[in-house]
Formats: sequence, C-alpha cells, structure tokens
Amino acid sequence: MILPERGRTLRNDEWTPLIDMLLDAQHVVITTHENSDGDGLGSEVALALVLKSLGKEVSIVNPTEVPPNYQFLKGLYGITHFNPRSEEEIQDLSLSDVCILLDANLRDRMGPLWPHVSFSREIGRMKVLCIDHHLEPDDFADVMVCESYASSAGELVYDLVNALGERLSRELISPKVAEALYVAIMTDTGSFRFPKTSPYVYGIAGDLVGKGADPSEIYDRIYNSLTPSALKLLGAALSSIAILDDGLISWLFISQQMIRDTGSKMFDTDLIIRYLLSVPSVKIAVLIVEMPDGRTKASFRSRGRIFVNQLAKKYGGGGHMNAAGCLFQFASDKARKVLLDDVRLFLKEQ
Ligand SMILES: [Mn+2]
Repeated sequence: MILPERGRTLRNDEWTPLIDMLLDAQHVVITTHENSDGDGLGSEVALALVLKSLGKEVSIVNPTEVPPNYQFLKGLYGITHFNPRSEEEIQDLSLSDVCILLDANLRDRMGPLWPHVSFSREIGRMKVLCIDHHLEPDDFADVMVCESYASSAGELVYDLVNALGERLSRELISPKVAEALYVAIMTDTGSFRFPKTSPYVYGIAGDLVGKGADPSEIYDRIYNSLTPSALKLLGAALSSIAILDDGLISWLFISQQMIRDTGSKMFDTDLIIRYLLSVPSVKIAVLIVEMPDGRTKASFRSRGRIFVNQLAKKYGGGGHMNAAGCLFQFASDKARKVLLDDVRLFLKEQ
C-alpha cells in the first residue's frame, strides 16, 4: 500500500494571504459542512476562540445541528444552526466581512448558507475563505487552502494558528483552543490510526495535550456516548450486513423502518460504517441510508489505493481516497440497484 504524502506542512508564508484577510476583517462567520463532524466542529471552535482573542466579532453558523456527542463544544464557543427563514440571521450573515468554510471544499456543502454567502460575495461585501483537506476542491473561494496530505482540517487550523501567532508574536493556543483542535484531529484520524496519522500529527497531539487538552476525557465524551437506541440500531444493522463478491464488498442498507423500530436517530447511523471494513478481505464498504425525506445517502470506505471519492463524485459527492459520500435525489431501492452495479464495475477498474 502506498501511503499518502507524509509530514508535509505548509510554510508559514503560505498562510499569508489568508492571515491578511483575517486580520483585516472585523466580523467573521465560520461554517462547516452539513451533518458536521468532530473535525469541522472542533476546527470551527478553535478558530473562533483564536479570532475572538484578537478582538474580532466571530460567529459560528452551521447548516445543520450539532450532533449530541459534540454538544460539549458549545460550552467552549457558541454554535448556531442557521435558519434560512430568519431575516435577522440572513442579515447577520450578510454583514460579515469574511466567511470561512472549514472541512469542506464544495460550495453546496454549506447547504442553505451558500446562496446568501454567494450573494454577499457578489456584491463585494464578503470574502470567502476555505480551509480543507478533501480531494478535488470547487473553485468558489477568494482564498482556498486545500491540502489533502493533512489528516484533518484541524491539523491545518493548528498550522494557521501557529503562523498567526508567529506573525503577532503571541501564544494563541489556550487550553480551550487545544481541546477543540484535539477533538478535530482525534476524530478525523480515527483516534490516531488512519493512514494520514504522520509523526507530525502525533507531534501536534503532544503539543495540544501539553497545552491543556485531556485525551481520555475527550475520547469518553465523544465515543462513549451512545444511547440504548443507537446500540440497538447498531445491532440490527450489523446483523443485516452482506459480504459480497468473494468478500471484496461489504454492503449495508439502513431503512427508516429500522431507525423507527429501534427508536434511534439519523445521526446514529454515522457510527456504523466503521465496522464495515473490519473484515480484512473487504476492499470497498458501502453504507446506504434511507433519508426521512425519501432521498438516499451513501457512504463509502475503502482499503488501500482505491479512490472512493471518484465513485462519490459520479453522483455529485466527494471526499477522500478512503472515505467519501454522496446523496441521491431518489429513493433507496433505485439507488441500491444503481450503486451495486457501479461499485462492482468501479472495483474491476481499480
Ligand atoms: Mn475532515
């Protein structure tokens, strides 16, 4: 297996255009992708705390609600769920000098925020910045730092904060910032075991722990937080896994019926995909979830150099080499049929 590029970091001067815009701004709005995760949320909170400490007015406005196991981050910095019907919220958003998208590189991933951000940008009121580590970015930002070598957006935000600290000759990583960045990096590296967990990443983790992040408490809050219903969904889901094509494909479908029967919630499906690669022969894992609105969500994981982001891209999604996803605008029975044929074909081409 060829590992992704290891140990590269951006030079401090590569952050200059982004830092200049941040230092010029007075009102900053920070956002992340729909169905936010630990990387997006931790990165947002860390950057918000740092910019606040520099006297900026900063708000975090997300397209979707914070999942329960990340609610504790709201104790570090306020996080709002954008309401596209609130004139006041639209007004607040449009008055920002800078909008920063973290942990996503496609405009559509901002969900209902994008039309407003786009409009404010077009009339020249707002600059759009993006810091991300997924493959194949959209061209929509005034400054985009998108580096797929990075384990997490949190790793890049850590570098940005250090570059900013050097520029201002200030230590900017408070215990709260350390905690938020640790959340980002721990969750996106699968607790420091995914392929992009470089020596540099361990170095960052060490620095953050030294600056006040508590690894066992953070782990406990995020991963030992299941409801009994989520455990039941996990059980029901795992018992219906299909291992196909001589063990190359693991395949799982979760229906709304399953979610209702177990009394669980949509976000409880997020923890399930990690089990799909635990059979060593499996090259591609596919999790298909029927959405409450009738659309269909698909998540992919792969082992080795199998670029599942290419598979996701075919349906308007994206992601990383080994982890990607997409949303079908149609029902799950059709999506499942289309997808299984395509996954088989895709695997043959690899
Ligand atoms: Mn990420």
